Amino acid sequence: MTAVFRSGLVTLVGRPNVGKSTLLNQLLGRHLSISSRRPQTTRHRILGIKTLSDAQIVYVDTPGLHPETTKPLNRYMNRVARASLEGVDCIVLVTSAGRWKGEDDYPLGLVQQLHQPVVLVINKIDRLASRAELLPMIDRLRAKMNFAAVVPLSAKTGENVSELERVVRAYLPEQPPIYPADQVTDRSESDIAAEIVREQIFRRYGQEVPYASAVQVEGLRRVKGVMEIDAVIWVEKEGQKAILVGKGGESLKIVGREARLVMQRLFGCKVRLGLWVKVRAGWSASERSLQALGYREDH
Ligand SMILES: Nc1nc2c(ncn2[C@@H]2O[C@H](COP(=O)(O)OP(=O)(O)OP(=O)(O)O)[C@@H](O)[C@H]2O)c(=O)[nH]1
Ligand SMILES: [Mg+2]
Repeated sequence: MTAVFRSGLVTLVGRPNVGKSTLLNQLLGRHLSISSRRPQTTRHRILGIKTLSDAQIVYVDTPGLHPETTKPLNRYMNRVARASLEGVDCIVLVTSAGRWKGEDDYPLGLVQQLHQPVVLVINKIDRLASRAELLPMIDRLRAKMNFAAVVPLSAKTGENVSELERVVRAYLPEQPPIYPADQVTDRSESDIAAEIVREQIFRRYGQEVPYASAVQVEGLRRVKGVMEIDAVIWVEKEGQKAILVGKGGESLKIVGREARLVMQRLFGCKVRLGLWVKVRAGWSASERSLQALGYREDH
């Protein structure tokens, strides 16, 4: 008898900062989706395709869901996350070990209205002082909804992540793979390069700079085995540009160097990265500017 092959979509949702992108990367075994200790790092839907001998699991990382705000960028992020729940085979609701927060109620409320199986992931168990805390925590969370399964894990260390893969596989329909076996994502190299620059900004700057920054790759070509990338970092105010660039361009140089090293590892070739910082007042508050900067629903 030949083993059945299953394939389908599994969306990771949850409030900001619970570790969805870290989990996607751990599931795939590569750095595909950017992460940082700041909430609202992910702004796009990121597809990560995992092809096994008996299944193809298409994971979808999403922006952290938060109660509706008036800011167009935040509304866009919520729309992307909500749309990523439509028509998928299984939903993974991610929360963080410790206290269930008020902000967890919003994504929970959304998935409760859907008909797909919902698997609850309790992430960051490496932070627990004692594993004895886990059982009462699981009991408390089980009472919130009829979850298909509850999986405690650590996206950071990888502990129990294979159990999640095993659980979600069972909810996929029997069908051939959706994508070619060697495809890892639907994002272009330009999209990935832009995200890697944004990751450095989220990791290196405080206060409003990360939230006022958008990155657009204007050119990407391979010349004699070297990938040449030119990108613009858009900010909203001159003051933010001054902070981003730093004294004598020092800060921007570090961002560029670190981003280039990550890109070289990921793309497997030498990278030359040119970065420019430009000001576009209020881009995150204007639907037109958002679209122009690539924040489109089909993206
Ligand atoms: N200790 C610990 N930290 C983790 C774990 N998973 C993620 N983190 C950290 O939690 C922070 C947020 O992780 P992300 O993966 O960016 O979280 P996210 O849910 O994708 O966040 P948004 O994209 O903003 O919604 C980062 O500092 C991660 O390093 C974990 O299992 N253990
Ligand atoms: Mg994320």
